[in-house]
Amino acid sequence: MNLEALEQLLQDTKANAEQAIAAADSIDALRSAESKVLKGPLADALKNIKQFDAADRGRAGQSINAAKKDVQMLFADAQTKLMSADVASERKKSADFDPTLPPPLKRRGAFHPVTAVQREVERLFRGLGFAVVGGPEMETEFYNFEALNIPEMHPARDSQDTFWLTNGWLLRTHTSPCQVRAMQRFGPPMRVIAPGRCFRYEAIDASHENTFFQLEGLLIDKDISIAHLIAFMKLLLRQVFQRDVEVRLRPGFFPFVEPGFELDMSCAICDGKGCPTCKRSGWVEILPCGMVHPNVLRHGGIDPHEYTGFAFGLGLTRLAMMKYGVGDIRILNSGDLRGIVHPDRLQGERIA
Ligand code: FA5
Repeated sequence: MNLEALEQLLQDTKANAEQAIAAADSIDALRSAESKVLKGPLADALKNIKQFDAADRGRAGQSINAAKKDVQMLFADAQTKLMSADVASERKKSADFDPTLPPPLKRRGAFHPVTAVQREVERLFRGLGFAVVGGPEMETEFYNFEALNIPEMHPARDSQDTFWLTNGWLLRTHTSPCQVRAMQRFGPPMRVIAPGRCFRYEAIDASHENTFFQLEGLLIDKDISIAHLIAFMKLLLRQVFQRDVEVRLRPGFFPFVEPGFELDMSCAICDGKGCPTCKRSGWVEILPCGMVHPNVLRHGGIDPHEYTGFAFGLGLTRLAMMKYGVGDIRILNSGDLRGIVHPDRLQGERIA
């Protein structure tokens, strides 16, 4: 046999396959037709490959294998179609089938920018061995303040104006209560992140809302140092922005970390020149962090002489603003995102 004859044989085989598929009315019939077609002249040609000239054997083998794959695909497609037709006809037979109902709605749209960034950060940290946990939005004073080394009358309570509830509980002012909850739940060593909504009774402006999202991170193990903290923070920002972002690290005071830092990023709205979003400073507070205070470890039942750790409280809503160039936080809570974020910019995050 030569290559020309082989070409004809392959075309005939495909035509046979198509005929057999058209004639098959059940999955069993399809399967037996497939095995017949594959075992026919196609298999013979492969078995007798030596009948081709040595120079043509390579091409002949490739063509036969490609045709075999095509035939298998034809049968696989036919099988899928037959199966869904079976399911549909079964459904039609059932008593509660109502042909007058509209078809199911196609899901359209994209995730909210904050959700998109949250999922991105979650993906990164999951890959680094972190568990994603949640915590209650309605919190106790103990977890929101006391367990975080902020006793009653401590001036740090004033920096987070609180919505108090009538039952003595409060709406959590940050995601940091998840720290001690996670310590009590998992014990050391541990790595968790806790994204969630926070509430503060404060004046609203371009970068402050009374409801916003943070993402807490906590890593506790033996010999954890500031070097680990900084490496993780750099990785986080590089992953979200896909480039090195200009940041500045300055001392920051939070009673639950020692030492504590404020990590600010150059304002992406004005390129660091100064605008209402960054209060004309050129910098946006985005990622406060530090080494977990020994008192907090103790509240979580962890011996601070044996374990150390770092924690951070990423401002997720502000991060979304920086990533998607949204100059006013109120737009993100408004529910009308037209014109600010084109769905194509939410790469890989389309719902549909
Ligand atoms: C805290 O809430 C600390 N719990 C963060 C922390 C965690 C520090 C772990 C150390 C260790 P702060 O109040 O600065 O810190 O808020 C953290 C971030 O949340 C801010 O940098 C900012 O990005 C964001 N944020 C705070 N208040 C608002 C607000 N009203 N609207 C929008 N974002 C806000």
